[in-house]
Amino acid sequence: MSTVYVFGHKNPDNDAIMSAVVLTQLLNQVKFEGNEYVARRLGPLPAESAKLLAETGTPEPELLESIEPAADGAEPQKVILCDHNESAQTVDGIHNATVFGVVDHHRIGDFETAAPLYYICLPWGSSCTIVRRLFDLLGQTPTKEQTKLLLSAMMTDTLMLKSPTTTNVERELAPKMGEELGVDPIKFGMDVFLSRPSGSFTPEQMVGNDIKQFEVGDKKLLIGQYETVDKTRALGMIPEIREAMRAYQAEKGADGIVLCLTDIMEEGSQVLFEGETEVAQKGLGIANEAGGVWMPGVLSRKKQVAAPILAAAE
Ligand SMILES: [Mn+2]
Repeated sequence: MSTVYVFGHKNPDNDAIMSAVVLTQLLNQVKFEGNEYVARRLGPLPAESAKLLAETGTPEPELLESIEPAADGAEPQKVILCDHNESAQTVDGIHNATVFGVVDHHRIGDFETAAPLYYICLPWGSSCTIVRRLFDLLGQTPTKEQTKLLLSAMMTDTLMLKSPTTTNVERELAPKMGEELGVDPIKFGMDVFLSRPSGSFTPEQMVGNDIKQFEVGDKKLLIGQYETVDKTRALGMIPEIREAMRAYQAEKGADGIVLCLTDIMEEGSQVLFEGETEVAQKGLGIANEAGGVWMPGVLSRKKQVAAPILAAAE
């Protein structure tokens, strides 16, 4: 029997936390391959995740700083990556681990292993959608608590089914899961969203809370997203936000940084650039303007921001 750590990406969002937490419960429930699964997180717990875990009586996953090399004669630490696969987004020391599995809904970046593994990647709206389907695959019925945690992340990751990353799988599952819980899934998702203390977010939090690093050509590019129900406050803080972007980029040693201030009610993003971002500007078809550029309809970093930027680098 091995202990397997299960965790989502760095700067975790609600999907990264909930997919790891509920997948861990599922795998322990069925004693999958006789291992013991332990949920971990690679960064601070988002406020909405902390609230949902408390409401359902679910223990918070502990922080995992890094994976150390195995002691002489010992097996490397086994891990399951949730909601990511790229090395720049995973735990420090990942090369010291054996990747036992991946449950993800992103592009495959620089992922490589020495041995076969469980690799489940589906282009659905959230990793929690995949975890929900894994219950069916393993002949299990999720508890109400598990359904609540999974549905919360299906809603936050798809911005209440409005993001273009939403698929028919979420459109079909979400109403059924809402019915099981006795809630309207859209309203439930909105309540989860509003439990974020966004009215008090600092520029540093707007930049760093949800940010991912990508290799774009030979450059390191950071792409952050701050989701809000009202962008007015953020738009009044642009100089401070730009300063926080420059500081974050310098701290991470990246070449450039892009930040999307996404207004989920107005359904679009105000996009800011700092550092070397020529490829990013080309990919998005916009220039670097002092106050940022409003891109109507842009809600998904993955599909509408990262993908065109990566394509422009080829
Ligand atoms: Mn996700």
